[in-house]
Amino acid sequence: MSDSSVLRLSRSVCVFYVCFLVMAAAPDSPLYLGLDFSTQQLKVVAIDGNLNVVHQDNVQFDSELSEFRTQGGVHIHADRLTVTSPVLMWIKALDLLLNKMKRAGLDFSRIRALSGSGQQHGSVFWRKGASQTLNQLDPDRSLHHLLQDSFSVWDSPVWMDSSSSQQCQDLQAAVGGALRLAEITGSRAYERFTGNQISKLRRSRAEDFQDTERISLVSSFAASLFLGGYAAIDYSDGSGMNLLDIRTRNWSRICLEATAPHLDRLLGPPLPSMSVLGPVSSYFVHRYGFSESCKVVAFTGDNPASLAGMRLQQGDVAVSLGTSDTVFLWIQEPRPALEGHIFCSPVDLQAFMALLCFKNGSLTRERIRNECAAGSWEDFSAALKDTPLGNGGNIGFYFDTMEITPSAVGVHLFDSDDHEVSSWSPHVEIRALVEGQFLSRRLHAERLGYSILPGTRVLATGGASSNREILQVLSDVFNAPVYTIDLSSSACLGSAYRALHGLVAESGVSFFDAVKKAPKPQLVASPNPTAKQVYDEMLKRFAQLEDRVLHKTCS
Ligand code: XUL
Repeated sequence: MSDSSVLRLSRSVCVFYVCFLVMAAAPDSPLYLGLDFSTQQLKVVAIDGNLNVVHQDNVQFDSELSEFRTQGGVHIHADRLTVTSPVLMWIKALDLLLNKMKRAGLDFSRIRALSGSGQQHGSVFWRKGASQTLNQLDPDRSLHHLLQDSFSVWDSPVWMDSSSSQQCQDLQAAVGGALRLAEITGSRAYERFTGNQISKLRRSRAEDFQDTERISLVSSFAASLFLGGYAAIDYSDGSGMNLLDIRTRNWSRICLEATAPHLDRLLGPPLPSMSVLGPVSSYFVHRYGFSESCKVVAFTGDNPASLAGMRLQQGDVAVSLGTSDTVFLWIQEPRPALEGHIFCSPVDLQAFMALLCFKNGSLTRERIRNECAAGSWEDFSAALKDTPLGNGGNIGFYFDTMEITPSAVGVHLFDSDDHEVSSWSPHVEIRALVEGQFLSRRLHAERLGYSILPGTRVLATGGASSNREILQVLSDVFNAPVYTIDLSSSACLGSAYRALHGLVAESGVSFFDAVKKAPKPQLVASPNPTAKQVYDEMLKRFAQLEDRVLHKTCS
């Protein structure tokens, strides 16, 4: 080869190499970070401007921070009702996660905005003077060293806590009953809701309470770390406290007064979920190389963040089919009830979301599969295919364990004349279980203000969402097309989407316009033409029979 061809070749290799570097590193292309402080782990995902996931990582609390001796990320106390997590464990997890990301070569300077989510309802009590510490974090030291004296309560109450029954009763009595409380705050009093936890702590640990200068939710606590100052509680996660008036989107005076004196000072004013709270603190700029202009967008609860991750829109309903089944709804006109929760929407200032939890989900489906289909999902599916819509009028309620929605227990089977029966053929039983579960999801969703309109989509997620025949029944009962969506890290992904949206929200760009490049859900089932007639009628009978079951269970 001549010298000139060697020169030409090496020049082209050079040009190719430079192009490759530019393409691979894309040094200026922006990234958006989403974090999720959930019960058992801290997760992170980074997306690029095209909404592709470019990085993900996590820290498992039990195994990677074993010095805190948690099980499933929590400590269950001797009374079995009190459940807490060490606040320093969450902080140490963040130190660990950021170091892992640094080692993996993530270029923090590309991150334009970050947001996050936290398990809902949990509370963090900052000690007097903590704000000053947060404000001047020394980048040469880890966060958990710097903040070790910053909390008046080390063991934060979390959503699994159910030790505040007395405070729930007191709050409901103070505002004029459970329904009145639900009308104001979107939920009747629940033990895990933050206001009742604050009320309990004020009485049981008066000195620690006196020593507190700020109370955060897990979400706003995590945002405070990034901000180097106290972050506001956002409207959506704030709705899980039994303290926020979900219509005025401000703290409810009557609820505050019934909970603790001067509580508004300890909570700070709530803010819209899409608010930019400020730039990241200089600690992150110097220690990890974040850009000084990287913005912190308000953090929110894990369920609201999941709604964002699913990009649930007006008219949609998301049904997650897991150990317990959950239903999320986009609600325009809320009708708070004694069951379920209404939260302000995390992505739209005019809207609301409803959350319903059903305890008897997958485990009951597996029990009936084992008993009626010899453990085979194929045979279970075949039974659904072989039986008619409406199951010849047979209706079943399967509450193997005490159900949350509605609060009833036991198995109750009714024939087409509403007579109670003791058993059915295996095929009838399989359809009765699946129809009964979905009729219940629809009935309770409608009671919270949901209605099936043209264009309604059902987004199905979770383990059972891979079974087409189950999804066909879901589609028929809701008389709407069913789409599936992978939700393995929906809260984290939703947080990254929210970070991106936060940057443009003030200029009027809607969440859905900001995330329109995200992957589309897949259509998997469309309703049978006869479904509407069959299930609209069946739902009325189902509601009456459920009342009968409730009376039977309660008496
Ligand atoms: C919702 C709730 C849980 C937690 C779990 O009300 O208590 O889903 O948010 O992280």
